Amino acid sequence: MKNVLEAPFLVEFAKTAANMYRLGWDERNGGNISYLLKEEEVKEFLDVNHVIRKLPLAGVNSAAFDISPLIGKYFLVTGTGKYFKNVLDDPETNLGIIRIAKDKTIDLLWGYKDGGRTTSEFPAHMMSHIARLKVDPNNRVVMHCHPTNLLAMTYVHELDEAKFSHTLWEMSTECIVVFPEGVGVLPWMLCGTDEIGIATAEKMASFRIVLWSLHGVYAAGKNLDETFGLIETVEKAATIYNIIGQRKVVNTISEDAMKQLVDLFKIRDVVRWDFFRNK
Ligand code: 2HA
Ligand code: ZN
Repeated sequence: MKNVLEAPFLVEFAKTAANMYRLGWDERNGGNISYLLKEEEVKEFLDVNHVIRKLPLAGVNSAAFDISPLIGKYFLVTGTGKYFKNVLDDPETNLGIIRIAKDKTIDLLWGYKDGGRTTSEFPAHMMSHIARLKVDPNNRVVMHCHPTNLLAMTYVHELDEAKFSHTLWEMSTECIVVFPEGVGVLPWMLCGTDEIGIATAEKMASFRIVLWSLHGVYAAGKNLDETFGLIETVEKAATIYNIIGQRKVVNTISEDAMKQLVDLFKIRDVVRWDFFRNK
């Protein structure tokens, strides 16, 4: 059996967490990531019949959330209370490789070495995976973090989805190309609950980026790079928005320019035309 610490999925995951920390998106124990792994991938590194510990589906109200679609699926997940700062140096304490068991508990196959368990946001992650897999069978990553500028923007910008997305599109030419569907926006809600998980998953049916106002962001994607890149692009746009601040805007990316980009990148079918002012 190969050494799981050298598994490409684990190395990339730990490096991504380190990068997120470096960018200031994951202070203290802020943020969490879950990565859907393929069974063949896991089997190269672990005996999948060897469950080292059983974990409860903590915090999940089974009436509100049915995890059945994910039974038998494997995930690499950050641990509750763990710091992104420490993931790269000690993956085995800060991360876990788990499988959703038939009895709707969690089989721990590796990690959480100090007796830990899955992130407190596990319900929101799993509900988001279910929602994204329905619209994109290749979705594998759900990522939550607290990017500074995006958070700041949710204090001063109207929390209307169309207006928020439009403002972000105006902040850099790439934006409409990277997230033509815009961003979903949730009001402040209590984190760690089934309610915020359900609300996030509902948004995930049409968005890969969902803002948790005054808290952070959820993003989903086919791989770690794509998901990280989505957050990076949104955070860059929010940074420009904040740098502009109260100064008078004398130039902007017009809707005509946005339409040219939509045509150039052939994204007419995915762009949210209803978020345009002149439809
Ligand atoms: O786990 O970010 O939303 C820390 C968080 C909770
Ligand atoms: Zn958070």
